[in-house]
Amino acid sequence: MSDPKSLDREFGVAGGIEFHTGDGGAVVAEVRTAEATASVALQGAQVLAWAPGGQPPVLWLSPAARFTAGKPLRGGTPVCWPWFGPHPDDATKPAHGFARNVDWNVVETAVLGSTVRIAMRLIPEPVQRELWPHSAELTLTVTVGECLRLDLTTRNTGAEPFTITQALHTYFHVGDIAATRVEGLDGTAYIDSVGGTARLVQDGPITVTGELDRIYLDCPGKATIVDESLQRQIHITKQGSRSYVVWNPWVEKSARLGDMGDDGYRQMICVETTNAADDVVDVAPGTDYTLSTEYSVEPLT
Ligand code: TA6
Repeated sequence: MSDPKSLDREFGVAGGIEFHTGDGGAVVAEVRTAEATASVALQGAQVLAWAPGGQPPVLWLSPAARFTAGKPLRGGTPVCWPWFGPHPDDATKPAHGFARNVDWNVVETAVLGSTVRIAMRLIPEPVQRELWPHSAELTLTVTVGECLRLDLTTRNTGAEPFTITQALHTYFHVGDIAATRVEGLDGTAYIDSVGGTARLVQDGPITVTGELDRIYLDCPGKATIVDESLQRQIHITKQGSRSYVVWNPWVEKSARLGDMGDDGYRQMICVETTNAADDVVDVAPGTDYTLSTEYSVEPLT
């Protein structure tokens, strides 16, 4: 991965995109548009922050998050790839795959009116191919503006088909989890991952009063985070996904994780755009598959 100075020379845009070295040595792109600001770490192509004009941050980054090369960072939009959750049959392999732990290369930047786009690419190296023996190219295109759009494209550059699961594992900032609900999944079947794999059906909006970890199935549509405390709603739309994961670790799991910060669970909820559980993706040789999601914010009326 290049250093910030050479990245600035090749991909910097005056007043729009600037690269610098952040905490712990993380190389970060600072994005500024007429309508929003954002920052993106090249390790994991992870959006760390996004705020449309006049809005408190929309993404949550743990106050206890410390950048360590090769380790996941708690918050923003980690990319889980090429498997979601624990590896299906080898628990020694990293949870949520390896894409979030490695450096991606910037391949394109552009200012398009009041939006800024940055595209980053990961081509698994031999050490990653030991974990996952396939030829692929992974590209994340981040478009920053009044909305935040993420397009994650997997290209099968090999001669054999392969199957992936994946997630845009986004941490959203909320004013108070007790005054937050997720709408749009009423009547949807889900797998309750807390203490098992029971299959249940969502009744009404999702509220959080304890550890919650669920994979919602057959739900390609929109979801909305309603935040009574900040008096706003965050709309989530998507393409190429038939599942959502909703997660809050609450007290005990937060303590076990160790990087959630004091009461951090009170200010976050993950609503993840996924291909998870039954929603797997087969990618034939020479073809692409794109998982996309878009976030927009609206005041509560
Ligand atoms: O997306 C929910 C989940 O799979 C939970 O089970 C929880 O483990 C969370 O991801 C965080 O995983 P991480 O590996 O980042 O600690």
